[in-house]
Amino acid sequence: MEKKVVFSGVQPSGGLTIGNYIGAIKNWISLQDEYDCYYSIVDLHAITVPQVPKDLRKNTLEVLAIYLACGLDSEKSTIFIQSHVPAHAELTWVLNTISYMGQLSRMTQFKEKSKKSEENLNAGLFTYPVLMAADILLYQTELVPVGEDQKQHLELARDLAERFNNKYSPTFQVPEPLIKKEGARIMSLQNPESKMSKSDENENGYILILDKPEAIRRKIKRAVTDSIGEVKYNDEQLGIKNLINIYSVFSGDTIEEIVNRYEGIGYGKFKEDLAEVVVEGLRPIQERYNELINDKDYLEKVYREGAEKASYIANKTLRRVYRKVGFIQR
Ligand code: ATP
Ligand code: LTN
Repeated sequence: MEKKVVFSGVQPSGGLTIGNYIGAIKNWISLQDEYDCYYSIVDLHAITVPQVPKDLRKNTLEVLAIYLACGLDSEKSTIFIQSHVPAHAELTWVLNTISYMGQLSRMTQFKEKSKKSEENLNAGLFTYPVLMAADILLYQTELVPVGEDQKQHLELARDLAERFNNKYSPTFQVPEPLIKKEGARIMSLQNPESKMSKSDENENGYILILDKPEAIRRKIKRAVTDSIGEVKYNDEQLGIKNLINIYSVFSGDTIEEIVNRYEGIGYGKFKEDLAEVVVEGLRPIQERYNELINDKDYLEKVYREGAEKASYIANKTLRRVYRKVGFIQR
């Protein structure tokens, strides 16, 4: 039996946060045995906000090394850089022509990001979700493991797949999101009402996968809590709730176990312990990362082989699409 296909990606738009890890990458690891997985570093998406070219190059390799350090295995999964597979940009063009301006202008991420660049708003930010749909649809993907914030984009990918299939003939698998309940949305440590984001201008809001232990301890110590003073899991105490979620993911303990353990004990001790849990959880990833990032030949081998495998499948889908829309075969 053929394995079902999984696709996901992260933008190399800066250092990855524990939000990216918990909401996305961590869940990718366990899928590798059962599914035919494609994990991409989506650099075409990253340039929808201004990037410094040399930083983008550096970040792209960093994300690759982080993928591998977290446990993605290039023997099991196809790991590649999006811009190395031209079919992504090519299918995006075709999908643009069946995308509705109205639907794209209702995308939450577009509305939020366009607020940040009111003048010279670029068209790439607007068609960002169409490129994401192309990523997914090229591989006949069935499952897309992402954080909660990407749900609306997944809906669009499904709509476009169905629209194309109805307009021409069955061509694309209609994908489903795979969103893990716990940790689907890790919040900012400084503002527990907004998601933890690597593009936050306040660095105390996020913890990076590569943050040094001192930085992790400092950021958790400064994390915003409340004046209630009890480690409880509810929506009145969003800061603590978020910290409990992080604790649970890194320790493997249930929410209940954690709440019981800290009954009658203040936030100070809880935060101290949490910092150690996160430091220890990230330590093996950081150690492995430090080995990998210096092995440029190995990284190059991984992304070259990945692009070759990905291109083969992507081009098969693209050729069918081109034929169906009426382009003459080369
Ligand atoms: P930015 O914040 O710079 O816009 P981002 O981190 O939201 O970027 P990506 O790098 O593309 O965007 O996100 C990659 C994956 O990480 C996606 O699946 C996304 O849902 C997930 N993710 C991002 N932030 C969080 C978070 N705070 N909690 C859970 N999952 C998250
Ligand atoms: N837009 C996503 C990143 C992304 C993605 C994808 C995720 C680009 N292409 C395809 C899953 C499948 C984000 O998290 N910001």
